[in-house]
Amino acid sequence: MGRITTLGEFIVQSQSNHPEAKGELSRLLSAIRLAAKVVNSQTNKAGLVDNIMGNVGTTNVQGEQQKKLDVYANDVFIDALQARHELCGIASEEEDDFVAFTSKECKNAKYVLLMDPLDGSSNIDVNVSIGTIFSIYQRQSPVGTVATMEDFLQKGVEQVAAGYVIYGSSTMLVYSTGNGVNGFTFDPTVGVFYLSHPNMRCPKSGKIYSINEGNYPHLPSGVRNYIKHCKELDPPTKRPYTARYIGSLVSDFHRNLIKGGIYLYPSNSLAPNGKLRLLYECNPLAFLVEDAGGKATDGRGKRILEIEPKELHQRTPFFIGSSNMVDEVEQFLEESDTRKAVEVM
Ligand code: P6P
Repeated sequence: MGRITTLGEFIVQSQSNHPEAKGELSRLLSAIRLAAKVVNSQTNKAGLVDNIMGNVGTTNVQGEQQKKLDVYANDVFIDALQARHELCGIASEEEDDFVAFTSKECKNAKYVLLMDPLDGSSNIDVNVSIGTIFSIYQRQSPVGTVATMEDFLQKGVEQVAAGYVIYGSSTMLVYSTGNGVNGFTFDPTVGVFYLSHPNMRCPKSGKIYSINEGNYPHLPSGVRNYIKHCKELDPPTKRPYTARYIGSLVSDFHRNLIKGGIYLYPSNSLAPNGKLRLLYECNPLAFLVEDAGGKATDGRGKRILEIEPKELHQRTPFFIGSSNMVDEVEQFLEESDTRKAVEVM
């Protein structure tokens, strides 16, 4: 086997491409690597260690049952990241408000991080893959002070880095600092992430559509028409599309990033703004997919990365994946809006 690059080597090499860099972002990414290994060690034995399975008995700000592994992953990432003194604060799906790190070292830090520490955690107890999603910004408040909300309410285009960890058939860390998306696969025998997916590109088109069709009666008519289109046999002998929906955003996103496809979580009559969170689910994945040549919008032509955040846990409709497929579903939505507009005239 030819020599392959470790994540640690890759981080150092990437930093050397930026002579002005002082290593803060590198140390931050290394802390994420450490936390991912720790969380991975627990997810891989969730079925064996009963203090990891099941619910904590509390709910998060989303009103969702907090799984023991949700809270565990949240604490592991916060502890690992705070210890490196490169963040002045963290926002998390599992925390009602942002967490400001008030030590002198952390108040002097330049970055903030937003995360969903364990997305898809309802799948833990049934052994389906789950993931961590993270997003990194430069702080807006003065260095040396305590982090403020303005540090976290930034548009996705301002991200300096974003990525995810997928705890699946193998554990991978995929991230970008804006110059290409690279995937690293964890080798548990030596405890090292190796560069396995250099310069990941999202195919312009694909055959996979990922949506919870259980919401069909509540979906906008344009989305319903798109789903019908995906099922049309054209020509009759050929099946144009394949439905794949794992119910774990990181897993559905990762597969579509590699194979081509689209993930849709539209607004619907049950969830007027959709379900997914702008700041720590949609923005980081939108940053990655655009850097890989894909697209991410709100279904109405607005780039996810351009949405101006108003609150920490705000939701947004989410259409992400192969650019031609995102364009196609937006066409269905536009045609449906036009028809509705004509009907009311
Ligand atoms: P639904 C998991 O709760 C999650 O946030 C994503 O990982 C997943 O894609 C979506 O929600 C599933 O939501 O409504 O289809 O069960």
